Amino acid sequence: MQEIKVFGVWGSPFSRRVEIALKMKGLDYEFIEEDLDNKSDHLLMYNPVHKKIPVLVHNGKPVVESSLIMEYIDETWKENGLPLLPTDPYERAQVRFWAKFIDDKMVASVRAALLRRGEDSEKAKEEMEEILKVVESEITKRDLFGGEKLSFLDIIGLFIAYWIPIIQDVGGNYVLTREKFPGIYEWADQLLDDAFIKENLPDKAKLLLMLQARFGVKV
Ligand SMILES: N[C@@H](CCC(=O)N[C@@H](CS)C(=O)NCC(=O)O)C(=O)O
Repeated sequence: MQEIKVFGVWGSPFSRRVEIALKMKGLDYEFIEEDLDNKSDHLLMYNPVHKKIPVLVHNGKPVVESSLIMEYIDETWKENGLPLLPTDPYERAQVRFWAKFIDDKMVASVRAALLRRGEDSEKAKEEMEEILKVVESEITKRDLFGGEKLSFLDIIGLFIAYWIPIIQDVGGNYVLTREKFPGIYEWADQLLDDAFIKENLPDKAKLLLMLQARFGVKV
């Protein structure tokens, strides 16, 4: 009998990626909610390098970093449901490239651009806009995002589709707008309309309150 645990936080886009991947594979798991202001000994033991959630613990062995956890889930439970990553090695490499781009560039730019004020924030907003232009051009091609079935990058991209608009409301800074990025919004609208995705996203009002409290910015 296998044991699957997820150490996470209900409102985290990274925790949700792992939960969504496990559910797509039809797997049961135990979710352990962490308090990031008072991290548990388990979290520090399982992720001693970054000390971050999410951590997947499979039969006592930890795996960290949400996109790597998704790949682990896909490889470990190959027989369960559809593959999350394409089977073709070239396509897999493309998917990994964009997942890394979103995590390294997009996620990193958001805090500086959306949750700060002043000159630095203006520069960060310009940088975020440039990164979004790259994403817009890739998403519009519809090869890797927004296909018939939910893709690996759709799940990674939920950060853009769902979290960024809410973070914009938290900070009162708007970079990702429908006018400037119609392709991203078209993809996001379709993705967020998916019944399975809707069921697995945190409540918007609750998330907004949590982010306001965490980042100390009032709307
Ligand atoms: N690249 C990581 C990011 C995970 C991450 O940023 N987790 C945040 C919560 S959303 C965290 O644990 N922060 C705690 C800290 O930085 O001390 C992933 O994809 O898993």
